[in-house]
Amino acid sequence: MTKTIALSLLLATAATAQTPTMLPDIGPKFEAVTPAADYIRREVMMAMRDGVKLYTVIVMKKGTANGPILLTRTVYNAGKNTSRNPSQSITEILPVSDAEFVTDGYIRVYQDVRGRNKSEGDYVITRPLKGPLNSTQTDHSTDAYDTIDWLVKNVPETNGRIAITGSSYPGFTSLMALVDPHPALKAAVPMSPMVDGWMGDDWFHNGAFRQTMLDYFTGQTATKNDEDPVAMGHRDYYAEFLSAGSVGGYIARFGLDTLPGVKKLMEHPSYDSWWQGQALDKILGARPLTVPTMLVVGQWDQEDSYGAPAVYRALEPKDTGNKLLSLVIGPWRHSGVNYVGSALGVLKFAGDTGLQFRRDVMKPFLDSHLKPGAPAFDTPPVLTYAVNADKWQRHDRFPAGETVNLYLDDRFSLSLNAPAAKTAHDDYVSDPAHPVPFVPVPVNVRDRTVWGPWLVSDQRHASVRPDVVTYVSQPLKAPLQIHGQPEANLFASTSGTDSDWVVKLIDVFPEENSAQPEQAGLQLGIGMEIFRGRYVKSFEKPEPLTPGKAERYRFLLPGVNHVIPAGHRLMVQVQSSWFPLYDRNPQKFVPNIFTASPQDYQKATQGVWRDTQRPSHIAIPVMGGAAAARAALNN
Ligand code: PG9
Repeated sequence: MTKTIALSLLLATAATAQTPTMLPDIGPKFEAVTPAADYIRREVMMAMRDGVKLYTVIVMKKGTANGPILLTRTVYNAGKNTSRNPSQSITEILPVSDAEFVTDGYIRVYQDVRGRNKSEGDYVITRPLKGPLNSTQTDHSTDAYDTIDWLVKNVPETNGRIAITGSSYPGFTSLMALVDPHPALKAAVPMSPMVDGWMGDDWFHNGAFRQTMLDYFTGQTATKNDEDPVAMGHRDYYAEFLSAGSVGGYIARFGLDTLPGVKKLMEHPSYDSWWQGQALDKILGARPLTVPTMLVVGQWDQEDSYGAPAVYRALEPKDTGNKLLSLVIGPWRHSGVNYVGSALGVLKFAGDTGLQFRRDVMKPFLDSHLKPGAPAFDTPPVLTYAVNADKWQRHDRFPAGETVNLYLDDRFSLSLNAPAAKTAHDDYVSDPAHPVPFVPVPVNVRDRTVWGPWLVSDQRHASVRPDVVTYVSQPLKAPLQIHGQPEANLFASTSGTDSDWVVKLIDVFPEENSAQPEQAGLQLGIGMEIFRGRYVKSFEKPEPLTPGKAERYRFLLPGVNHVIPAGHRLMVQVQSSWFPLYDRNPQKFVPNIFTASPQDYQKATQGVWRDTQRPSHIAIPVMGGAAAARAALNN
C-alpha cells in the first residue's frame, strides 16, 4: 500500500469512528517510533545455569558488525543506564563515558545482577563466591561466565571478544569475572572496585564503621528497585546520628535492624572469617592472572580507595614482565573517571582528565585486546596524574617513591630527623559528645555536591579545634613529590580502653593567592585514614587498650601522586573522631560497638607521642628519596 492510500484510509476512519471519550488515555503499551535513531537497543531476559533470568540490555550503533562487546554487570539499573535521555542518539541514551566506545564499533551491554531491578533471583549484597559463604551454585563469577557465553553465541554483530568494566559495585563484579574467567573475556577495567568491605572500602576502614553507608542498605535492600523508603529528608546527619545516642540507636530509630544486610554487618563487627573469605584481593591473589586487567581508582575516592591498590599489590608479583596488570590513579572522586574530570572542589586540572583516560588509555588498551588488527598499545604498568604538576606520568611500579620518614616534632612542627627527647607527647581531650565533623556542619551526606568532593574539602575547620593536634612544616624550598601510599606510624595513648585514631597528611597552600582566592591557605588532604584502636593487636580479636600505654598504630593512607610545590607546607593532623561518617568510638571497650549503649560513651585524654622510643611519623614514598626530601624541607 502506498503512503498516500494509507493516509487517506486513516483520515477516513477518523472521520467515521470516533475514539470513545472514556477510553483510558494510558494504553496497555506504547511503542515509541524512533525513525532517526542511530542505534539498536535490545532487551533480553538471559537464562543463567540455574534457570534464573537476568535482564540485559544490548545497545549498538546501527550498522555495527564484528564489534567487540563492553559489558557492565550492575546493581544500578541496566534499564536506566541505557535510557539516560529520551533520545535517538546513542551517545545520549548511554552514559557519557560510553561515547568513545560505541561511536567506534563497540557493542555496549548492561545487565542487572540477580535479584536487582528487572532481574530474577535473590539479591545478596556483594554476593560471595560459591563455597563456605554461599551454598548456592551461582555467584558473580558464574553469572559473568554464563552472560559472556550467551553473548558470544547470540549477538550476531559481535566478533566474540568481550571486556568487562564498571565502577564501584560494577568494579567488584568486573573483578569477580576474573575468577575462572570465560575464554572470550579478553580484558577487564575494574574501576574503584569494592574489594574488602572491612579493611578499607565501603563499610569499615580498619575496623571503624562508616555509618553514613547505612543509607545504602535501605536503597539497595528495602525493595528490589532503587527506592529508598527511609524518610530522612534533607537533615543534618551530624545532629541526627548524635541524638540517636549510638550507632545501634540510629539503626533502631529507622527500623534498619530488620534489613538482613544490616543484621549481617552487626553480627560481624570484626575481621572474622566472614570478611576474610570475601576479600577479593586475597581471592584473586590465590589464582593465576590470565586476563589483561587495568585497575582504576581516584586519588580522592571517598568510597573505595582501598580496593584497586590492594588488588594491585596482590597481583603484581604474578605479572612478570608487566604484561597483564596495570594501575591507573587519576585526580578523581569516587567514579569520577566516568564523568567530566577537569575539576574537583576548588581544584582544577589540565583539561578533562576523565576523557583523557578513556580516550587515550582505556580505549586503545581495549582495542589492542578486542579488535584484531588494532595497533598494539604500550600499556603503562602504572599511570598516575601528578596533582599540582598537572600531567599524567608513567612508571613501572607503584610506589615509585622511596620511603622517607616525616616525624611529628616539638612545637607542633614536622622534621626529617627522628626526635631526640626521652619523653614527649602532645595531649588533647576527645569527647564523644562533641565529635570532630568530617565536613563543617550541617552535614547532608545525600547532597552529592558535599559527598562527592569532600576529600578535597578544606581541613581548616578541623585544625582550629582543640581536639585536633596539628603539626606543620616550614614552607617547602623545593617541590616534593609523593608517589605511593604514605604509611601512618602513630604512637598514641588514651586514658580510656578503646579509641579511634585519624591521621591526615595535608598539603597547605600559601596564604595569599589573589589569582585563585578559593585556594588561598587551603588545607588539602593528600591522604587521610582512620584506625580503630581495639584492633591494634589483631583485626580478628579486638582487645581493650591499656590506659596510658602508647601503642604503635601502622596503617596505609590512600595511593597518590601528589606534588607539593615550593612555598606550600606539609601538615599532619591527628584526631579521635570523624563524625558522622564514622560511628563514634565509646572510648571504653565494649564487646560490640553496634550494641554499645549511650552511657558507654566517655571522654578520654589522648596522647600523641614523639620521643626516641615512640617516634610518631608518616613513612612517605618520595620521588628522589631522602635527598629530595632534605632539599624540600631544608633539614
Ligand atoms: N561504593 C558503592 C558500593 C560498592 C559495593 C558495595 C556497596 C557500595 C558504589 O558506589 O557502588
